[in-house]
Amino acid sequence: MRLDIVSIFPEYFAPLDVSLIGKARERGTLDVRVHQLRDWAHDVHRTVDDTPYGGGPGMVMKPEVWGEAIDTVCGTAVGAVAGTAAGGGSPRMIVPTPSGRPFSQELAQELAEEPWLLFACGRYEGIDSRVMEEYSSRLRVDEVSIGDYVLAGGEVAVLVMVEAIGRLLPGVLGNAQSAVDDSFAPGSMRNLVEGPVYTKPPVWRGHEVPAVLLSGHHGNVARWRRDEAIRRTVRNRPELAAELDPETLDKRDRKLLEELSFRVGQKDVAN
Ligand code: JF8
Repeated sequence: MRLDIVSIFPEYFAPLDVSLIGKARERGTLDVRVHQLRDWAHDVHRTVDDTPYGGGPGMVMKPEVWGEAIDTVCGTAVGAVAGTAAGGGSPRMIVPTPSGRPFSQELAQELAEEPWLLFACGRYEGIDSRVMEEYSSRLRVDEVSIGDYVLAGGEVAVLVMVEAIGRLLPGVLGNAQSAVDDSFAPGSMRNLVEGPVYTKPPVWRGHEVPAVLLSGHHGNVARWRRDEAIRRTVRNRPELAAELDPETLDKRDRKLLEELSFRVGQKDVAN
């Protein structure tokens, strides 16, 4: 997969040199190219922002600079030789913004199947909207939000998305199974978060590992883990627990939810 990132703070992406993503880059599974947006500004101050039309606080990123940056990265700039861009095609463009569609495991999976992604990191009050309008007729453009809180720019959101996407690429995770059975992975555990995990020693500062995990009884271990996942989902994510499909719940699940006085399929009011 090729990944282009355009930002006024390329240094933000130093973490992509290490760990899973760093290894994937060394192996050639991932081709990450980080670009300085200011390289496409023409004035002596390398200006990338201007005052917003209609008034209001802050500054807006200028469309001309973004246009030249994206054209160059896509290989469609004036003077570029046709068919020179790697892969021959064009990237899918992702623009982080708090007003975007929610980033999710499902979207991460979809993006992990693309050959080429281009991330455009805004700052200030964001990028002039005509940039997204212009490229929407040439590329698939998605404005995406990583959550309901306000960041100072798109860089951290891109790090989050690249990590979520990168670990799904074939051969990036050591254990291929780890990517499929996580919380939020599609399948029967979709509406359950994971329960607690333990390793050695069996007693640490007086805290014991639950005996069932040391019992060697795989059936009891699986049941206990499911109980803990249900307890945690009810406690921490009642809106997910409310979405549990009664068809996927067994007798024991229903008994536990009853004990927790949680009603499935009903929005959490009294829980
Ligand atoms: C930004 C550019 C974001 N979930 C999120 N919260 N805030 C952002 C975000 C993204 C880009 C810019 N400010 C200026 C905030 C995402 N994605």
